[in-house]
Amino acid sequence: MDLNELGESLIQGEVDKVAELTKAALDKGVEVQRILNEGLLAGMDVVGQRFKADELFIPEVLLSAQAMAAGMDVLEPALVGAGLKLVGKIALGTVKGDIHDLGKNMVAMMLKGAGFKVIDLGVDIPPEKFVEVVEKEEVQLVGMSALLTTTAPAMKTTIQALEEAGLRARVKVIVGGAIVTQAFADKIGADAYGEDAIAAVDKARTLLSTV
Ligand code: B1M
Repeated sequence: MDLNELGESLIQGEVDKVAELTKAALDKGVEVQRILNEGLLAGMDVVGQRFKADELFIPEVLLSAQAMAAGMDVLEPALVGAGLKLVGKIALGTVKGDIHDLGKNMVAMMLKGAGFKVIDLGVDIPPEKFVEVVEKEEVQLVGMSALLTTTAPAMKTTIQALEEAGLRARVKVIVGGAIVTQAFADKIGADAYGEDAIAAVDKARTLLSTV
């Protein structure tokens, strides 16, 4: 089966069609890994390149990300069945006091698309909640999003809470959001900064190799 149509449909952000084509490929007995690599991920690579080149913008990328998530939802049971390992596990949330979630959701979708298991904590997440999840779940990464000047300091408070709980060495921390910069990330002791959702996936992959 030609998986180019699936990749092209993902690039176009056709959420329902991507789910249908993914299911059709599975029904025809195409290997899960091929559907993922030659269909969904191949399409998402093109989206990433076009986004970096300013040929695609946030709304289009969001649609492609949703399409990727729709395809992944169809593939997930088969992926588990095929015994394929997820890339890694991340607890992700928008920090305390902040309810902006579009960027965080986009990061979550891209990470899922890249094979990560994402524990999406939601918005307005206090440091204690991040600590609780790191304690209970075997996450290698903690991801925080903030969009307000007033809530960005909660990222530092969360890192401190992880330190106080003796959990900081167990996880790598990645931060992002419109007001966050590399300099800020360095200052608060985060391990990485993601300028956008695609950079977040790149950085998360790199961090995983150091855990
Ligand atoms: Co708000 N808001 N907002 N808002 N809002 C901003 C952030 C603001 C810059 C607008 C402005 O004044 N120009 C401003 C903040 C100023 C500041 O603090 N410096 C602001 C304000 C002031 C407020 C309120 C205080 C307004 C009020 O009530 N007076 C209030 C605060 C509420 C709260 O959180 N407590 C508020 C409320 C809202 C809405 C609810 C109306 C809505 C949010 C809806 C929602 O998220 N469901 C909203 C929106 C939509 C915006 C703007 C217009 C757009 C934000 C957005 O979704 N962008 C925003 C203006 C702006 O940012 N230009 C603004 C699209 C999104 C895909 O981008 O989230 O940056 P972004 O995510 C990017 C990257 O940053 C990165 O990847 C994403 C994809 O590229 N990224 C990560 C994000 N998280 C990451 C995590 C990572 C890595 C990368 O690793 C884990």
